[in-house]
Amino acid sequence: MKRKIIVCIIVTLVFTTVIPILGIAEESKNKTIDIAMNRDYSVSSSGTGNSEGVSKLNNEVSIITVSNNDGDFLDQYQNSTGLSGWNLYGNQWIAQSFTPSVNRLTRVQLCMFKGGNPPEDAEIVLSIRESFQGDDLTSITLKSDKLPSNSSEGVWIEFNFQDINVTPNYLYYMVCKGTAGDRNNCYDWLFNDTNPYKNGEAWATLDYGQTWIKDQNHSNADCCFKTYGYKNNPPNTPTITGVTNGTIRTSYVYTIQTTDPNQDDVEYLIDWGDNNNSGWIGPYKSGDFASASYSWSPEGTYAIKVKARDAIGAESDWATLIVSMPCNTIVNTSFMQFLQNHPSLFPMLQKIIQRLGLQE
Ligand SMILES: [Ca+2]
Ligand SMILES: [Ca+2]
Ligand SMILES: [Ca+2]
Repeated sequence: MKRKIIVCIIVTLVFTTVIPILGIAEESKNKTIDIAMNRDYSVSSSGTGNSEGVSKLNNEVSIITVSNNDGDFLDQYQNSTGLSGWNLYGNQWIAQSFTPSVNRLTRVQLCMFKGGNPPEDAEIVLSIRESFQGDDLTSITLKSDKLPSNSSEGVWIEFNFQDINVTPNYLYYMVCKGTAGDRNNCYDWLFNDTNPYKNGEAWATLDYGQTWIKDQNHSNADCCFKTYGYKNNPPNTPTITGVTNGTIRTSYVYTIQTTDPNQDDVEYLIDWGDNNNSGWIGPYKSGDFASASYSWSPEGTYAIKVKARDAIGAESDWATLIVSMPCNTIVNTSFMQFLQNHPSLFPMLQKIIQRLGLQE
């Protein structure tokens, strides 16, 4: 009798605790939350809403080793997954905002899983934007061979786009969409409900990006993501050397050089001080010498200014070199004085001297 009661208690416990927990986990993992179907939305939803069908279990996926292949490093991340993901197909796109601390963004990784059997040609498009409706700053499309292959298993997927400049401490959006599939057969982006990332949040659109909303039932969610980048520094202020006292209408060569802290190639812009400039010349390797020649007229003192920019577009400060280009000193000063004092003498010579700019 006693044994029967114990067995009864054990069986009851198993059915009331263990199995439902497994059931929820299993169900929510397979059941991708389709925010298009059953929810009401508001743009600024308050409260956490109903958590039915969503497991509260967090699955900390360890940060993968940084390969450092682009000289970059892990910047922003949210790597605690819930057991649910948002569908990526059709009119439903998902976005996660983030605040970089770097000024050069190289790639992102998203934790995704395969729900059901997405079509062979289903692709995922990831883009980075400054605002929801803004243009893509960069974008990359991954085909199914780069996407998760096993159903319901969270995998970190790398989106290595063309690097872009970003402003540190400004909000950006990674926008993710799927090109094919349906509610039960598409790729999903895992998220966590508990606001694990403080410098951004998850958003959704159901009309191809026209209006962006919060899933009211997961209003504090953050998608699982990692961003990589580095700090780009502008080239150092260049040096410019060459003749500083010369004569007009004579060409002089000036040598310019700088280095870039990131070893980027550099270009130079030379302002010759007479409203003419060289346009951007180069590129040159960091540390290599560049040269340019120029002649001035009329006589005067000119401030040559030169600045460098790296391959990423970051510009150095201006460097300045003052040059004096007096007249050709073939004319004896006392003779000039004599001419100035007797303007009616040698009228032809007076005219020539004025034309040449040799007289004050
Ligand atoms: Ca890249
Ligand atoms: Ca957040
Ligand atoms: Ca640089």
